Amino acid sequence: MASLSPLIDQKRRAAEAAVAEIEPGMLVGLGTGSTAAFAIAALGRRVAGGLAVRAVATSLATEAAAVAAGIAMLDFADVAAVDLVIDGADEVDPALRAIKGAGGALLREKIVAESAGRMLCIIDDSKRVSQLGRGPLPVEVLPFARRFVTDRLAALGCEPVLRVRAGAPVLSDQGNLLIDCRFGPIDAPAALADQLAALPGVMGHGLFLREIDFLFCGGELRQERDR
Ligand code: ABF
Repeated sequence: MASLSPLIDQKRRAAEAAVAEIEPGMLVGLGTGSTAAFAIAALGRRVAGGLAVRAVATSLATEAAAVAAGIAMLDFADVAAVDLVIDGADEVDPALRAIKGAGGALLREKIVAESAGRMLCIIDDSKRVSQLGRGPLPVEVLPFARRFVTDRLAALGCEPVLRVRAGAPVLSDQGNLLIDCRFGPIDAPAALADQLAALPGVMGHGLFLREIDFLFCGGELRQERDR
């Protein structure tokens, strides 16, 4: 296992390489997590240097960090589309399919990713997997449906674990619950995504199967999706 500093350096360089793709006048989506934090800092430096861009955030935490970095922010509720989004991931397979959501922002991340002309995913090597399912698949659940959805997630073949912190359920920015579903290796991610989306009470899930267009790891563009 590489020591921590090379992976952190990979995150930083991936973020800076992605931010270098931003052009004047763009409307940019800003992701959530520690790798996205490097992108926010890098964009803040470019804005301080005169780059004229506006941005939308995928979480309240990202919104606060971007404002602090001096980036002009719009409310995504007033936005139909962004030029590009820069965001991290928890797992990325060779087909650029991803699991996201360890940061709890998966619902807004997916909405912004779907609105983006291009999604630039920024990772370190530890996120590369041969098959999705190494870690849990986060699912955002309406509190009203907690037990109903938990039972049905288990019936889909996972161990559903309510995300708690300091003894209390972790809530998304929307006030929903997060259930981390350990499926193990996921053989048919598209079919699973359809099953999750069909469950009433599931507000979002962390399978991002078609959103990523470009993958940056370290200071280089590692892979581009064949469209
Ligand atoms: C966010 O970035 C989340 O979807 C994902 O869980 C997280 C990865 O976090 P980090 O960049 O801190 O590894 O997009």
